[in-house]
Amino acid sequence: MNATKEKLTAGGSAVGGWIMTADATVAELMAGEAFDWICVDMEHTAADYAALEHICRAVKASGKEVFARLQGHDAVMAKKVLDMGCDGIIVPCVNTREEAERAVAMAKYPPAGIRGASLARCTDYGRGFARYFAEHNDNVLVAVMLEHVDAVTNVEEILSVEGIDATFIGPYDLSASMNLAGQLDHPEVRAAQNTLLQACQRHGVAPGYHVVPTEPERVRVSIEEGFRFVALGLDTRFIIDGCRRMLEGVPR
Ligand code: 3PY
Ligand code: MG
Repeated sequence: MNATKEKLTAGGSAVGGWIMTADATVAELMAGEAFDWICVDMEHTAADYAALEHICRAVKASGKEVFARLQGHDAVMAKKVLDMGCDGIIVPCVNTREEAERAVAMAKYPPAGIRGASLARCTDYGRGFARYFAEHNDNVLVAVMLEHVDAVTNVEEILSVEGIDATFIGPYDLSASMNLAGQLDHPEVRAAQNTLLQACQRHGVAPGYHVVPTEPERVRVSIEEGFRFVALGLDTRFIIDGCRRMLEGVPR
């Protein structure tokens, strides 16, 4: 059972933690807090498959879902992160219908998709193969990142692809693709996000957003706007914030 996917399918919200440190202890700490899911960022970090496998163990001990943000659109990578024990994939920079179809196909076993079958960790090394295989296509969460102006142009076609459970806006890439890198509150960036949000709502796909700055107010606003698959900050920023808070006012 993928509780995050069930919540999103039922029209609810699920909030996640974001792991940049590639560290299982950090993941274990965060999974013990009130996050619904934890995502390991394999796109912009040094995280490798061995680290991911340990993080899967750490997160699943708390009964939470664990997702991997892939490096790109590589079906081999999707297969491996799911084999390690991830409950879903977050696919970066999906700009076309074809890329969205590929994202779904690489997450699912035949006949729905092209994922290779094995006796990997996800199947309890084969001891649970039959059940895992039978349930996987329904359980796996597929989130496509909408983070480029081309995705705004093509959003209707992207969302018409069957099997997308959630979208996920990357505000840094989206703003960069508009020559407004990092200007998250620029009216044009906000207008693009709104177009994506409304398209998701029309298509019944859970709209997602990465609130990268560790500002609780932004999380509240995003959820009130209608985003339902929301990541809160970054583990690295939590450490920076904690250090700064403790160091503030230290007499020198
Ligand atoms: C972005 O802001 O581009 C992201 O990918 C955040 O996850
Ligand atoms: Mg991005």
